[in-house]
Amino acid sequence: MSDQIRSSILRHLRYSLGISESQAALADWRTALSLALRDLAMDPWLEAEKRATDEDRKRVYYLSMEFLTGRLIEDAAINLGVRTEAVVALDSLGVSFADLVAGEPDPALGNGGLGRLAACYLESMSTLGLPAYGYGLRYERGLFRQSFDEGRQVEHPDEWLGDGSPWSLGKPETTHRVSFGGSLDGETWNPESSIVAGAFDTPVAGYGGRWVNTLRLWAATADANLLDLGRFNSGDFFGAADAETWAKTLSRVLYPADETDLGKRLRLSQEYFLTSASVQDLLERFTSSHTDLERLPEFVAIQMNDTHPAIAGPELIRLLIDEHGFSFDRAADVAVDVLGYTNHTLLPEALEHWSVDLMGSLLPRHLQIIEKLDARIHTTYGPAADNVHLIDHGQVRMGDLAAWTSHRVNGVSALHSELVKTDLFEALDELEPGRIVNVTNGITPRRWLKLANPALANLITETIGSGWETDLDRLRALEAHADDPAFLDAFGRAKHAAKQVFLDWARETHGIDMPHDALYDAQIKRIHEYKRQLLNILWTISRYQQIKKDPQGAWVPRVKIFGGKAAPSYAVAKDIIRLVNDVAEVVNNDPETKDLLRIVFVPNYNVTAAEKLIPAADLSEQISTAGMEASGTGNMKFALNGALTIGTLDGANVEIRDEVGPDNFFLFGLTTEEVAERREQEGHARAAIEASCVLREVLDAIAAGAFSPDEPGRYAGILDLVWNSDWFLVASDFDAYDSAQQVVDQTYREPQEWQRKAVLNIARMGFFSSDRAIREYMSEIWNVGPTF
Ligand code: B1N
Repeated sequence: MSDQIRSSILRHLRYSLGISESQAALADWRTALSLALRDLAMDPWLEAEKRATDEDRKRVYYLSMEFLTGRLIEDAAINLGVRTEAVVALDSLGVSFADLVAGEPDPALGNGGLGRLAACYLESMSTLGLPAYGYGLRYERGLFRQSFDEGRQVEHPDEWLGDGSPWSLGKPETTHRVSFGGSLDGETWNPESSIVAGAFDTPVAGYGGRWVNTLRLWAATADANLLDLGRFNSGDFFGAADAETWAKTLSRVLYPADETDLGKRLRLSQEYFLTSASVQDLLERFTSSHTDLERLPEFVAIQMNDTHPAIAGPELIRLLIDEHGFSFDRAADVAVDVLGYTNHTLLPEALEHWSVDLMGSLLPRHLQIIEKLDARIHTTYGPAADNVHLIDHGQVRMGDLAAWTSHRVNGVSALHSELVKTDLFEALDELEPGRIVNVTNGITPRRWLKLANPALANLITETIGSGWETDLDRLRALEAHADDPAFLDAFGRAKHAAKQVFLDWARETHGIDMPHDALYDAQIKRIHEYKRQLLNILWTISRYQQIKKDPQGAWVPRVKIFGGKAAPSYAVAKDIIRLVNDVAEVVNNDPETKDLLRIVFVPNYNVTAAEKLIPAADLSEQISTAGMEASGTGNMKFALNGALTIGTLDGANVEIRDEVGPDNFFLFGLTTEEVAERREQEGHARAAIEASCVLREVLDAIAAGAFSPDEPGRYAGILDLVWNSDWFLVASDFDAYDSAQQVVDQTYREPQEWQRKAVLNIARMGFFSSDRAIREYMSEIWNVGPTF
């Protein structure tokens, strides 16, 4: 096989790229290898499509504004079963696989967990042999690249595409026209303009290479009709291109904010562009082999990843009525049977709504359909639905729209799904019991263990054999080794090796150095007040102060690792980043503490950074205010790689703790109910600070400018929040967090005890495989069976 790959690489280098071996640069070898791997995916890819069609299989369409795939080469090589062969083939050509992969762009077509979840799910659908398409947008620019300037976040454009990606196959014959604006004549829509969506397909190979699904990303294409030739010929060259410029803007940039309501015309246009192109595409596929659209729900399931594609309901209804002659009621029934909606957050600021004026001007026909859907709910349920409003105070509410046009609504962890029932869609849960269900998130063990952590993956395979890659419950067999000193030693060596990989990467990529022999304590995720990076850095300051008071004390050396981006417009989050960097500057340069405490803020956190960092971590920080983190998935990745969690009872932490056992999890903090009560107490922040000498001292040091001597008032804003409002209960949870951190230290002082707990964590993580999650979607939501 390695010979075959070798000749394929050489053939592509010469005949696809037109470059001779002696002139090839690393980037050329990278493209040639990508093309060679793509060739290997091609037969199973075409075969999967053919089989799904021949066998008339039900297909799943996963609509998402974000797909955070990470690098593609190594993942493809592993899933196609040729990683070793690819390494050998390149070696024989004098090229290092590692170097080649190290320069591969990481397509950042997502903000965080929601986008990464979509990528894990597509990979699992392929591994399970489920016919599926991921539909998204081909942003020219993904999430910004982050650097720091004097501690402040600086955003740079992300040019992931370069001259094109070998993994992205343009399908010029697959286009759909998406219309906007105009007016209504009764129920007839006369749009004002339209934009053409063109398909770009990426193969998503399942593990074992038996099934390959498609990630289809839409790009706004140049459309000859858009250039105003009249204006061009009269000399107005720029004005002539206005419409074309607007069209291309649609797939130009990913919105860099997560969990905030953007309320921008461009954002709604992007969402409709994705949704309309995708729904047209899947209907075209269906009608090419079926005549009876009433039967759509037998053959098609559409999953809406959050509310971003929530216009799918009205769009499907519109197409069924306006193009296929359905009555409104039949169209609505079919749509509900086809659609599912996953809710990813309860944060009120993240629940999208659009003004009736905007919706009416951009999508007048859809607004009309939404009004009819609203009326239908009230005629169906009568006064019991009095509190349900798809349109309220002049706003179209996309969460309610998505929920009421879906046959299943799901939350992403057990706790979150209960809150979806009680706090978000109470009436729906009462009127249609059973419609709101839970599917706890999962992660793919292929990328997050086999690819990211070869040392641990190899140890696992040597110990319990292979098979865990597609049946993660098999990890349970490791429990039998949790008391075996030889195995624990080997686990220690694997962790050591992973730390070395991370150290080398951090040095080479970012010029960061840190001690090897220390407790690696990591919090990596978007910067958000509810995720409470602030709690973490305040505690870190307290640790610094304690060491200063007792420099000879028996401190466990720690490296506090932070990673994450703040939305460019989120001022508080940006202040928190700056505070972490300012504190790092002081602590890391203090000779008395620098061997005992180090703070590392890894810039530009992304999927690639996560793959390096997670295997190296000993401690995973999952410290959100209870009730606010819908699930988390980083928490699963850490535990699967043998980090212990310090965390609150929030999101999937609850289930992780249940699975790994309370003794193997450092729990602290208020519960969801206690959070609600505490927020009601007048002056809770001040009271908590005054009860905690440790916290008080930390806040005083910040206020005195200990970390910003050139500008002592720099953090007045943050301090004011903590002292006077503290919605996220940083002060209330501080002492409990501090106590839990003391237990962490005590445990870490007993290496075998720590390792035993870490191994038990790994052994009990089977539940969190995305294969399990996808199987639940298949049986509870999509009503489909697997291929194999
Ligand atoms: O989705 C993840 C969860 O594990 C996280 O807990 C949750 O915070 C995350 C608007 C979002 N919720 N909402 C978003 C992303 C982009 C955007 O424009 C909201 N992301 C989450 C996977 O379930």
